[in-house]
Amino acid sequence: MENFLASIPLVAKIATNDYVGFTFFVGCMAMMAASAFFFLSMNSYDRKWRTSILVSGLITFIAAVHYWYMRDYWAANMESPTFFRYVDWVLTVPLMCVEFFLILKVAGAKKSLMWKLILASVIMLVTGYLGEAVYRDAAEIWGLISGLAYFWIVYIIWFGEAKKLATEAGGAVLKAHKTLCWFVLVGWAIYPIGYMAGTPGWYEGLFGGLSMDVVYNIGDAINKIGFGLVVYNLAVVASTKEA
Ligand SMILES: *C/C=C(C)/C=C/C=C(C)/C=C/C1=C(C)CCCC1(C)C
Repeated sequence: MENFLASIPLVAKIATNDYVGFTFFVGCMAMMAASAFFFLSMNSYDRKWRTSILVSGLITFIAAVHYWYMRDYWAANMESPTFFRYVDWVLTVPLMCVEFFLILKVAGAKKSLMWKLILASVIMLVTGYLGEAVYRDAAEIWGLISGLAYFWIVYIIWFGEAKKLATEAGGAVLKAHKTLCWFVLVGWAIYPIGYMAGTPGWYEGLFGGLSMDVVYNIGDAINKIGFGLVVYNLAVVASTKEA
């Protein structure tokens, strides 16, 4: 019996100065809380917004599960959980692109817009992963390609097809679209900073001492929960106006 108890692994200790581990813990709880909020709010607005809020909840829920693993991985190995990080992103970032499509459907958004945004986001993430995990010596090249795909997304939503549709829709949809555009331009720009802080390249030392994981964790909390709240707000505002 004693031997058996001794064989059960303890929960890894978190040092008081392990601020990276701390942000993994808080990030995990924040994603769980946000998911509960989005899922439980499903009956407070018009039916037609349900899919949008469902997607908001799925984004934070998928992140919560990945943060559960990343928190553990960090505590056990004290190294970046790059694999889990990118699996999380490759599932949640395309879903954020789907959010744009869903709110613009009222103005007649076509599936092709959704697929274009998804394609750009997958290119951005796969090339980012190659630079961060596989070909680290060429991290600056892969980061650059990833950045181009990022600007493709920025272009489509700020000036291209998506912008045109949002303007046609007007009102609360246009307002929400604009806020989401700012999230992508400013909130998503947090990630390349984390990438540069954590990979070798000409930019080495520029962000001296900054932890890549802390930057990514802060970015995720702002973007995933913030994005969801913008869509939630749109659903509430649009439903009360029509009632
Ligand atoms: C919830 C997760 C989100 C919104 C993740 C977004 C990630 C990015 C916008 C990452 C972008 C990158 C670049 C633009 C260049 C360097 C490599 C990346 C993948 C960090």
